[in-house]
Amino acid sequence: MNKDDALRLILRNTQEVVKEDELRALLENERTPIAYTGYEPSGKIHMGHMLTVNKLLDLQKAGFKIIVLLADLHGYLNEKGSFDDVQRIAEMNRRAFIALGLDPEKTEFVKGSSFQLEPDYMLNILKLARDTTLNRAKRSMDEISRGMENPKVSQMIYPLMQAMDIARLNVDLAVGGIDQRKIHMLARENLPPLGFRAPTCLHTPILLGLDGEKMSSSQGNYISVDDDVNAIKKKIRGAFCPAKVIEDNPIIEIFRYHIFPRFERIVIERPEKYGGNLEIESIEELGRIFSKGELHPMDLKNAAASYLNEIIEPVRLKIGEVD
Ligand code: TYR
Repeated sequence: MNKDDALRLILRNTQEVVKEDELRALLENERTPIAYTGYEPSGKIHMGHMLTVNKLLDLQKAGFKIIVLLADLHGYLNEKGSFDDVQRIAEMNRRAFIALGLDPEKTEFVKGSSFQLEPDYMLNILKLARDTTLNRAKRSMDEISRGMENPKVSQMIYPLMQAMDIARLNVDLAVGGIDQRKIHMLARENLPPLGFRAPTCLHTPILLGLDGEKMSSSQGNYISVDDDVNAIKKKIRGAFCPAKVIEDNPIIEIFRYHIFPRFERIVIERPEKYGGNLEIESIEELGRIFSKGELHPMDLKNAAASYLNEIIEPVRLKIGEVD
C-alpha cells in the first residue's frame, strides 16, 4: 500500500489525530511503527470496542505493528472487579478480540499486570506523580470513570499508568476513543521531561447507543459480540432511526463505522413493489439516498441487522474455539 492510501485508510472514520505531520513521519520511518489500544476488561465486548478494533485492523493493513493491552490492573483501579475477576475477564476478552479479526500471529496481546508491577515501571509512575497536579489527573479521568465526584486515589494513579504504558510498550501511535484524549495529552506533555518520546495520538468518535443516547451497559442499548441473530434483530428493530435524518442516527452510524469498513458493497433487499433491491457502494451514497427519503428506515434496519449478524456470528462461534 502506498503512503497516501495508508494515510487515508488510517484517518478514515476518526475524529482527531494529534498530529497529522507526526503520523506522516511514522509512515516514512524505516522502522515498523507500533500502534496500541488498551481495554479495561469488560464482561461484554460491544460495538464501542469494535470501533477501535476496526481501526487497529486498518493500521495493521497500513503496516503498523499492533499491541493490544489487556488492562487488567487499570480495571482493578477503576473498580471493575476484584483482581482475580479482571484477570479472568481479560483472558476472555483476548478471545473476543482475536475472533473480531486481530490475528494472534500478527497482534501482540499484553496483560498490564505482566509488567506494571516491575520496580522500574513503578518508580517511573512515582516520577510522573511528582510532575502531575492532582487537578490534571482528575480532569483526565472525566470521561473514563463514573463517580468522579468522589474519586479514589487509585483513579488518580490510573492515568499516570496509562501514560507510562505508552512509554514502556514503546508505542508510536496511541489509539483510543475521544474519551481518552485528556490522558493522551497528559502523556504527550509529561513523558518527554522524563526522557520518553511523546506519542502521536489517534482518536475515534464515541458512538451513540441504539436509542440515540449514550451507550450504557445498564440500558442495554448496544449490540455485543455475544448477541445472537434474534437479539440483534430485536435491538435494531427498536432502534432510533428517524426517516431522512443521517446526523446522530445510530443505524447510519452502524453502516459508517462497522459495515462499510468490512464490506465494499452492500445490498439492501426490498420487495419489488417498494423499489426492489438497492446496491450501495459507500456511506456517502447511502446518506444521499436515505436523506432524500428514497429508502425506508425499516428496510435500512433489516439490512443493518443482517450485515451486523454476518460480522458478529462468526465471532460468537469462534469465541468458544480460540485457545
Ligand atoms: N483508559 C482505557 C479505557 O477507558 C483503558 C486503558 C488502560 C487504555 C491502559 C490504555 C492503557 O494503557 O478503557
